[in-house]
This record gives sequence, structure tokens and C-alpha cells, in this order.
Amino acid sequence: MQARQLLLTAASMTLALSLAPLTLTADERLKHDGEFMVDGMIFGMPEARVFEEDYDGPPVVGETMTALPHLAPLTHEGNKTHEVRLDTFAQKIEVANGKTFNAWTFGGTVPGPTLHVREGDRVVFTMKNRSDEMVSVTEPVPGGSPFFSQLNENNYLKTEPAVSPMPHSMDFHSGTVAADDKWRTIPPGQSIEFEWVANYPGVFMYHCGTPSVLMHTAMGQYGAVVVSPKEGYDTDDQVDREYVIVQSEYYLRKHGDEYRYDHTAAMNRNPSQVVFNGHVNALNSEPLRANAGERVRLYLMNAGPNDTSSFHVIGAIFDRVWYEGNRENEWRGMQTVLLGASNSAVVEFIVPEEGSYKLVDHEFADAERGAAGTLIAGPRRQ
Ligand SMILES: [Cu+2]
Repeated sequence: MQARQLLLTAASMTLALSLAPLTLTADERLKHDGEFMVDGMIFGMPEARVFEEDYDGPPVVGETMTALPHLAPLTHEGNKTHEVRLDTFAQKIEVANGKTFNAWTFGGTVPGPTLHVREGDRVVFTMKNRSDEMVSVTEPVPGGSPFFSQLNENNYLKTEPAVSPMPHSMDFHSGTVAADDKWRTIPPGQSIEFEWVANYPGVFMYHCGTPSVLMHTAMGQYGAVVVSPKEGYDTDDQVDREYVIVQSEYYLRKHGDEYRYDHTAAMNRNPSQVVFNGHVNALNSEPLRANAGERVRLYLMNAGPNDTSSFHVIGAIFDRVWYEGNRENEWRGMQTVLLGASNSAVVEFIVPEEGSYKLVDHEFADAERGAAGTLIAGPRRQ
């Protein structure tokens, strides 16, 4: 340890501190027997652990787990290990004014919390299948994450505990592992723990992978992981605001006073609502905010499960687009970004003037079903 500190001190005298993040040697980054490196990336995770635990604590744990459209700031340089818990459980949620259904959720909302890590970070993930418990998420929880206080602040999403015992699983697109092991299905009352390394930067989907995957995702089990590139994006020091937007579809049909999932509608790709951040009013009753002249960055994820998104901001042009959030995939000057189901992008635009800007899926049938939001721009600040 001392030798390494000396080495680092020596290095910092010869290199500017703002250069590449701290680089550890391969030996220091490999944690378990069986792990190996290819092209600087770590593969060969240990087998997942399935167990029973007497746990009724916060269902979301992790300091970089946030509620949409927030993204947690990262204060570390690189190669950090994040201990993250995201339990799965049923919740009665609202998708439009007065339209509620008993959703299957990660963390109690649809979409679930956004996890933010840096390329090269390791995630030690725990999930308890609590679909047979009444879990409440309406109050901030001691030991929870920023997710709960952010959730408590929004005025559109109303959640109530519900029970719907079902087997579930977790599939992180940001993880490179054997899916039959890590993404395996867990019955109610059991927990799973596994690790993955964020080998690739980008904006990634996570979802339940238990059959019918269409049904489990349409029932609400999805969210986003943002893996910021080690080197950052070239505009990092120019960005004034950043927000996460997840687009998705609901397939609901009225049964008496309540709404239920309609598998035929899902198979026929005929959504009842298409939404940003889980609710028709999420980005209308609480518009995004910026000022004229500011650079706004959006982390976009189209969770689907079926439809494409043609994302557009009326009155703005995307100055930078990094498709899938990888800095190698840079486009300039785009009017619309086309995202298939599970595709993503990081987009930036300059807010041209004070005013109100509509965010839409330019496939207008979907905008009319709810995939619309607003960015309110204040006057230019000098
Ligand atoms: Cu599921």
C-alpha cells in the first residue's frame, strides 16, 4: 500500500492531475479466482449465490440509485465497487391521471431506479423477490438511497403496496456474464447475489428476463444503468443540466374500476399508453428546467418492450449524439434519434432562447398516447 502511494505521488508530480483516471494493475482489479482480463476488461465472474434472508429493510440501497429524471453525481475516479440492492415487488402505480394497475416493479416504480457507475466499476448486486410482501416506498428510508427522497418529492406518481407473488429475475444489459447463471429466475421469498463489471460505457437497459419476458417487462420490470466513460465525454465541462429519460409502453385494458395488463394487445404491439419516465404526466406536470444558452444533456433509453422511438426536441437540434452512450459512436447535428427497443443514446443540445420546448416521440401516434414532455427554459444567465 505504501509502495503504491509513493508510486502515485511520483506519478502525480510528473502527470497533470486531470489526466486519465487512476489505473490499477490487473492483479489489483481481479477479485476472484477465475477472473481474467481481455483488452483491459474483466470477465469470469463467480457463480451467483441464491439464498434466503430475513430482510425487510429498504428495497433500494445504493448511493448512486436515483429516481427519474435524476442522475447521481459520481465523485470517484474509477474502479469502485458498488454494493447495490434492488428488490422486486408488486406495487399499485398510476400511469395516467386516474389510471392505475398492479405493476411488477424493481424498487417500487415504473421504470425502476437509475443506477449510475463509471466504466471499470464493479457492481455487487443483491435482489430479494418480495412479490409476496406488502412493501411501502412512499417515505424516505434510513439506509436507503437518494431514490426515496426524490420519489417523495414528485407530485404525479402515486404508489401503494400490492401483492402479486411471481418468480422474477434481473438482466442487466450493462453486465457481461453467463445469463443462465446470473440472470436466473428467483421464486418469491428468495434472494440472489451476483457481480458484474461495467466493462463498456453507455446507457443500458435492465429488465426481468423471466418468461414471458414481454409480459414481465410490460408489467413494469425495467430501468436504466448509466455507465459513464472512463475518459468522460468531450463536453463534460460544458454541460449545465443532465436528465435521464426512459420511454416505454403500457398495454392496459379496463376491468371494472381498474386496469389490467392485456397480453393480446402487447403481442399485437397496440399500446394503451406510451410514456416518458413511466407516467403520461411525468415530464408535463414536472417539466425539465434549463436556461437559454445552456447545454442540456439527456440520457435516453427506449425500454420498449416493443416499439421504436423517434426522439425529438421541438425547436432544438442535437449538437452531439453518442449512440448507445459510447463516445466512439458520435453523431452531430441530428433532428431525431431513432431508438429500437432497448437502444439508447446520450444527446446534447443548446437551449436557443427562453421558452417552452416539447420533447416528443416523433412517431406521433406514440406522442398522442403520451410520449411527450416539456422543457421550460428561463432567461439567459450571464
Ligand atoms: Cu419478472
